[in-house]
Amino acid sequence: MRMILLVIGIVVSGSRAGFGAQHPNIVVIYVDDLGYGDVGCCGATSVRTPNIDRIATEGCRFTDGHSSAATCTPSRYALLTGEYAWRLDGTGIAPGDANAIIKPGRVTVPAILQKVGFRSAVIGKWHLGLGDRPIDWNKPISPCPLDIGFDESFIIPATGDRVPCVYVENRDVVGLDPSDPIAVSFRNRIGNDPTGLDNPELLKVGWDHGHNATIINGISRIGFMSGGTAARWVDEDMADVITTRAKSFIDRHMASHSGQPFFLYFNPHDIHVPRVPHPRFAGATSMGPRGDVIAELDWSVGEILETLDQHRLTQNTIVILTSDNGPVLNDGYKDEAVQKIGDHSPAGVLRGGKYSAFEGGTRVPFLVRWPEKIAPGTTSGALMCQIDFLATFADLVGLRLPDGAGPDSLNMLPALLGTDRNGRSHLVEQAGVLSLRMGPWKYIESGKGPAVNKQVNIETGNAPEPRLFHLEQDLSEEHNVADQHPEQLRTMAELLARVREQGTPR
Ligand code: NG6
Ligand code: CA
Repeated sequence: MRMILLVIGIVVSGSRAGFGAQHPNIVVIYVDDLGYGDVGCCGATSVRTPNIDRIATEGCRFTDGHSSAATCTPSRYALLTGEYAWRLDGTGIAPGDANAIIKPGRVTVPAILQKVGFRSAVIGKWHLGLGDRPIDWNKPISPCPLDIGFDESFIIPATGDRVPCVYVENRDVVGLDPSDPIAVSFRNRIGNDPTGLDNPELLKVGWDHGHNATIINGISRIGFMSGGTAARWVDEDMADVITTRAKSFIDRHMASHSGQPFFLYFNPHDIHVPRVPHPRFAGATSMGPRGDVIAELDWSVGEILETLDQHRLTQNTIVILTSDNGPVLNDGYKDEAVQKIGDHSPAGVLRGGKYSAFEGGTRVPFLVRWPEKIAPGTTSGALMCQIDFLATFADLVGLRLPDGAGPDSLNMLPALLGTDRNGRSHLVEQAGVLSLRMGPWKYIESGKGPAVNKQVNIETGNAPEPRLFHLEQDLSEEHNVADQHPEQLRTMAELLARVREQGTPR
């Protein structure tokens, strides 16, 4: 009830607001596991990313832009709700049969944009749960993204490496044959499909850790699945399928709703595991599949940009490209990511990567293009985070968020437009432990658990004592200066405790 009141309580204010006003379209391209150093405009040379780089050339590249967390589900939760995920239990990496984490009635990015006349679509990876009881994949699924502000939804329910390996369009599995119903289990083996554990000889990509359950399309997954044979996706075609859907959303919008703005939340599967590019990208780089799916991702981005060009939407569309967490090489499949990396640095000069409290965990490519308002070819060192999209877009369209909505989301419109060069005064980064950014300082709270995640070979950032780094002098977080700056350490510990207990001061 409280949430419903919150939605109704959204106040439209200011002259820019209102149904049909000339708001810009918004396209958020939310890449999976793309590291700070994985794209050309951030320093990569082993893979060419001309389309991604075009966003930077025609807009602004933020050098200190962040996801909220070092894994997917909490980052995606924060992006849509404007709330740090660590405030809510059940927001860790979601299993493939998780129930909807964001409940209907919640104030979300698409919900506020819908209020002022946007049409919105989510296409690609979801990973925020579905339904409110054990999911029956053979019946309409509710709640789903349509219940939290999206007008259209075409999703990979969880991840490419988790069952069920089917697309869900709005409430239904795409292409399901009712006589071959789907069952899913993350506990017990079900059905007669072979598994990666028992039948490794059937695999086209071997598993390294986890990922040894049901084999779908020659790749074993996390979890067991039976049935739905006709509906199962083909990994090699995934980029084509979802990119085509995203383009068709724009095409159909322009054919039938051109007077309205749109919000496209486009979530490529690339470059998450399993990394299985379409044959036309296989061998595109010297880095094996991980490099090749970056090339494939760049193609997808190019298709979206070209569609905007074709409809003459480029000038008045905000395009944001960013990633849900930092990079990982071996994330559970034997896909030669480690062996073929060469001199490529997936996290650039940053320490750590996916799962890590070091900057490599959350500092990701963060590119924003809006030719009408943002000077081309610029860079900004402002401290930015995806959690601020809610409050920022609300201001953009002239909405005042109701009290309690997006509790950690701050209006960063001036920073986005380049008039403010500082961005956030502080930011909490989530890995196994929390870190706090403030000015040039980075504080990492103490944490139990191993210093290195051995499976993926990434430093977690866990240490028995809290640590302090001066990023302006030491971007790679090599020198812990906690002993030299005890007062700074205390200040930051106190601020982190305050944000934890009292919320983000607006
Ligand atoms: C981990 C998986 C990893 C990946 C990750 C989620 C194992 C051993 N590892 O549990 O492969 O799926 O979850 O990635 O199963 S994320 O980008 O969606 O957060
Ligand atoms: Ca991810």
